[in-house]
Amino acid sequence: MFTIDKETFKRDYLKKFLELHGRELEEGTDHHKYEALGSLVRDYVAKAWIETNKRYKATGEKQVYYFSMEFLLGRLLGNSLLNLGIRDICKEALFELDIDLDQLENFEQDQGLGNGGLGRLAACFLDSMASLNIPGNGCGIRYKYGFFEQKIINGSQIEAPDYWLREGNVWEIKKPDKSEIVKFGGEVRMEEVNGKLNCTHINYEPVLAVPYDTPIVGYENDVVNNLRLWSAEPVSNEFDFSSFSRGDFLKAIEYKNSVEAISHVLYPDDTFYEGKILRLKQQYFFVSAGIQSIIRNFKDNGGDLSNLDEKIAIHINDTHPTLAIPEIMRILMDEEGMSWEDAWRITTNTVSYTNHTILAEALEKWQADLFKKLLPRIYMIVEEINRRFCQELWNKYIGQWDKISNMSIIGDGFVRMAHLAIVGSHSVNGVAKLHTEILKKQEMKDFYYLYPRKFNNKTNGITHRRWLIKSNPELTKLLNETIGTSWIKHPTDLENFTKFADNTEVREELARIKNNNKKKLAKIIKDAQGIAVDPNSMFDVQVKRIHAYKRQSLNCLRIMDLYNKLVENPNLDIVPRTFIFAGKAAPGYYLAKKTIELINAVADKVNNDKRIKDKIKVVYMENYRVSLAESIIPATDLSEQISTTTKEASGTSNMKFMMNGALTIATLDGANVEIRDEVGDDNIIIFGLTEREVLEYYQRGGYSSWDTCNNDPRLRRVTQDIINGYYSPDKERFKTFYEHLLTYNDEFFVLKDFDSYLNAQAKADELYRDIHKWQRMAAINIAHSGIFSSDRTIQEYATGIWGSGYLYKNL
Ligand code: 26Q
Repeated sequence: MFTIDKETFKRDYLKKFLELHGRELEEGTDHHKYEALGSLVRDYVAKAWIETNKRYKATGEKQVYYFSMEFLLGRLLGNSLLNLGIRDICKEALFELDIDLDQLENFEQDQGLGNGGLGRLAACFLDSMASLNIPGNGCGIRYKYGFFEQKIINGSQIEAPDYWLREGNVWEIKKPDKSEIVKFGGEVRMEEVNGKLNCTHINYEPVLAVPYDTPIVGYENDVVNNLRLWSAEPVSNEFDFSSFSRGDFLKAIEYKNSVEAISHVLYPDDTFYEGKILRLKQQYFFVSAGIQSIIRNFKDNGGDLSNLDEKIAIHINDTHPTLAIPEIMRILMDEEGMSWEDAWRITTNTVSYTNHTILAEALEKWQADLFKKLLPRIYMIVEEINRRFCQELWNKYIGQWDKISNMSIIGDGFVRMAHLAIVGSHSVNGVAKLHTEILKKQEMKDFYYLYPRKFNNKTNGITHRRWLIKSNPELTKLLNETIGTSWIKHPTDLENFTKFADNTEVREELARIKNNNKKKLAKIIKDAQGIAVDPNSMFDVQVKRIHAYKRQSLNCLRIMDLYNKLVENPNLDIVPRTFIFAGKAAPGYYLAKKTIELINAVADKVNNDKRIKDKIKVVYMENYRVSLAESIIPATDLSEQISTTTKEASGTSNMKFMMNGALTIATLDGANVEIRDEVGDDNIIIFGLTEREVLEYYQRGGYSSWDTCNNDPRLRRVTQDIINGYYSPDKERFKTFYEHLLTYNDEFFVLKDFDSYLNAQAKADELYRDIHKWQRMAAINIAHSGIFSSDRTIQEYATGIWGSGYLYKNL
């Protein structure tokens, strides 16, 4: 294992600083200091990185490639130090150089190449694969601009570009010699040579895919895996590209711009699919580059392509990388001369697919004519996959034309990516029990009947190294002192903490730690927005993407109701609360942006109303991102997981909160169900419609939000307050928001769940008044959070889907 002593580290650091900046430490800025440290850590990692690669080559172990449009890594310095096992030594050594490591870590820009849950999950998985010694590689896009930076100006979201590379990126290494060429457009020429059909792609536009590699350090195990992100560049002038040779300058510039557009920016929509051709280009770009490099590398190492599926597993994170399926087919057939049947067997055995959503509006489908024009050869292959698939259906479902046309991969002029992903892979999984069940019995029912054995559940997880050890050092210390350190390698050992739930001293210590974390967050809030919040109030937190189904609106309405009650009776005996929101809205999502505005309008009014004596405060924190989450989550008392039942596939912040000792108020949606199963009904606050009720309303109707509202004076009042100028002089400002609830019958049952939610909140109040009761519940939540480590999830993927890793080999 990597070790270093303090003195050597200091020497290395000072040397590095001088080399990099050409000046002495005293003359450097904090950013200089951060850069020198990052760069030194990367040097330390480099050796193990190379060794890991050599070892994988020597053992010929099965390699996993996790393909994802998004990797939301956040900051790397602190976690790399932690995983290397040298964070404490570094901290001491730097302290002696008058440098505060924690502060230095704040100078690292988040690597924000993802929208939210799906992207962060990919990042947690990389951490777990490395820590479990699984040969796992990430493959994605090196966007020049990550997820936009959010500013809240006059209560509204304003988007600014996230130019995260401005000050360089010490973690990545560009590998131009490992570039690949990706081909767009053009035509396919078919020729028969010696009785075999040959395909040649001509007149295409070539794009150079250049890889940048980032080391992923495993936890104290000398493993360093690789994340490879591809950047699009024009191919050099030497390439036979006729417009260049004619000296057509403008064409050349146009070409350059269109190429660079491919890896220019991350699309900021997470649940709304938009059929933008550039997005399809992005997908094929990184998928083709990734698959080509995997196969090239495999052959270079003497691999035999006929058993590719025994040596390589390719996982696709949602349907975004589905083109991996026809791309592998293309290479195996057109370039390696394999038969369709062999290529198909190998491809489907290699690829596996995770679904992350059942929202119909998020299902990817591409207009077939655009698809064909952009990717002519790939389209031919998809057509042939579909022809054979429909043949299979015809034989099985004789005369059931509707069913067949519903299941078809190409239909109504569109290529349906989820259908392609299911047909072309050997495993389809959902991300929580309920979600997988809904896929099987509703959304993907026909496919489930056809291929029952492909479907399986893999409940999401989070890396406890970032989300507990790194972000909550005091809680980590308490755990180590009470139950020892075995939980770090075996997170389910956290269960041993159960017996301390009744220990008064431990409960008080838990309360003290929470209070400390809250003080730190209070300072961040004060510094950022000048609002003073009381660390002794309950921190009631909802942080996630803003979406109607996640129901920030429900949270907001009950705050409005509570505010009304306090105005009416300033002496009302309630637990003082600080309501914290954070999250970004997709730039084109009007209702979500209005929700942000409404919350801010409510915050403005509530925070400035002297009558209510600071009993409640509302804070909207700007620019939610991984590093901010690391400050918010350990400081949370109450975790809001209040989506409309059936809509949230899993959720992952719910797991992060419980691991940090927050109690959860939740609907039985997504992984909240598993959390409830783990901690028991007594240690979570559940409310709202059940799955069955929601599905019934959707199928049979029978819900009138208008009636629900009229029958509840509290609701009548708060909904009127949205449009009567109470929160904004402009009565039109929140009209759409109001209409969504009342004119369009409240698609997400906000008003329907209001009463039950308020009762649940009253229960939370009651529990919070008894600090021992509350901390006992917090302790039980922590004790049962181990199963939500992504180490468990990754072990399940490795043994159940990929057939890789140590555990698999020792089965
Ligand atoms: C698709 C096509 C065009 C443009 C954008 C997209 C797109 C991009 C991102 C569609 C979806 C996403 C992201 C989805 C996502 O984050 N889903 C979340 O995944 C988490 C991890 O499994 C779950 O915990 C959440 O419940 C789920 O909402």
